[in-house]
Amino acid sequence: MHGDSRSRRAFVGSAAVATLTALAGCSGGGTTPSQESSGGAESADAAASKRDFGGWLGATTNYDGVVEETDASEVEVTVGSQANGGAYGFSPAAVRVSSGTTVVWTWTGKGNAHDVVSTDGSFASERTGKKGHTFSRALEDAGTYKYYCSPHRAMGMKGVVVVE
Ligand SMILES: [Cu+2]
Repeated sequence: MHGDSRSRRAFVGSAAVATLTALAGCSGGGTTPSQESSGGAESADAAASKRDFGGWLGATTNYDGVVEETDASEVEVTVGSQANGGAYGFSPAAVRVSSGTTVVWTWTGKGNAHDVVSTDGSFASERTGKKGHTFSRALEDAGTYKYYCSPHRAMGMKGVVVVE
């Protein structure tokens, strides 16, 4: 008799848990799609702008999202900006441009000698510490160009140009 009573309570208890679980699942199913549909595009954009390109910019201290320059025909990237523990940054660290845009890397003259070397061999500049030195490249092919400075790569002196 007592055994039956305990069994019944146990059954009621698990039924209540099952009901709560069903309710939680139901409300979760009801709110999740609406949240995705109302803010989905914005969330995706924010995530895309903050991505670190497979970890490429994960240790680059001045990286704060991709700078949009798709309306520009020419874009300047500073070589030797303050970042990564000294004048060891490219600024902006990541920029998005349109196909055919000329990217002009311009040296500050700080942080010793720098260069600009793409990981896929698309471009490679001279290595110099001369203030005002420039290296230009018109990027025609769409894609994600990762590049670095040879002497300071390990410090996080890296950049990305996204060509669309
Ligand atoms: Cu450098």
